[in-house]
Amino acid sequence: MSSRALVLISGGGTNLQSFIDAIAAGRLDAELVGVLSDQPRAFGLQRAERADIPTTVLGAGGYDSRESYDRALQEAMLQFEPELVLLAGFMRILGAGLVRQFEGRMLNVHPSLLPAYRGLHTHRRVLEAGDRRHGCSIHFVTEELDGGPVVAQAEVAVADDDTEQTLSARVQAREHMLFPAVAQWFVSGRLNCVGDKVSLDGRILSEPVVFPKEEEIV
Ligand code: NHR
Ligand code: GAR
Repeated sequence: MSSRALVLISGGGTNLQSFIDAIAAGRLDAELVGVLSDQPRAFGLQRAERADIPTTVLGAGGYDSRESYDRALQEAMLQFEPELVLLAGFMRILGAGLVRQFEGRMLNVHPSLLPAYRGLHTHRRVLEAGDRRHGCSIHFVTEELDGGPVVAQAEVAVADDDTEQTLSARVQAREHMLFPAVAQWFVSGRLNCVGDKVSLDGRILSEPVVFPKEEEIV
């Protein structure tokens, strides 16, 4: 029995595509039961439709408060009865009640080596700081923005002539390998999260699993 996974997006959906491709290739034993976007024009919605995945759009426009949007979003998510929720470029901050509902079964991909560079515009900030390494992190979602326990990271080397565009493209290529791999750890029962404790293969992770610069992710 494959696990029911729900993907939340706001944009292009290249991470969503990496799940679709990993499932087709037999690398991810999950069923994508739905794709939910807060942006009606997100290109990821077309990727979902092409793959015959049901979509829901829930724009924040009609709601008079963050709380009422959050309640509606939580309701919409529950309709899919997901066992796992994947935030794949979802750009809205989720409230405490929603996060608690999916505690221990919601993962996010963040474009930095956390705890460095929480929040937005990570590639620009890495370049401005002159860092030589950068990458992406997969973490369990908690109420604290980009502050939940980190499961795994993949590094990239920053080149002298990198721009935000070239750097983000290389980080995204790593995301597309790492996120389906971590999702597979979860659905196969290898990865667990209780409170702020993450375990992999029965051992508590004291540090994230790190895939060094350009090393292959298996
Ligand atoms: N929600 C919670 N509670 N915890 C996390 O760790 C979350 C989250 C929601 C999204 C993704 C995150 C990222 O990977 C994520 C993690 C959006 C913002 C943001 O500032 C920050 C981080 C992330 C996603 N959003 C603005 C907001 O007010 C709006 C941005 C915009 O739409 O332009 O929602 O980095
Ligand atoms: C990804 O690179 C992800 O790391 C980033 O947005 C991109 C979404 O791309 N997430 C954030 O910046 C969250 N604040 P995609 O829609 O093509 O998967």
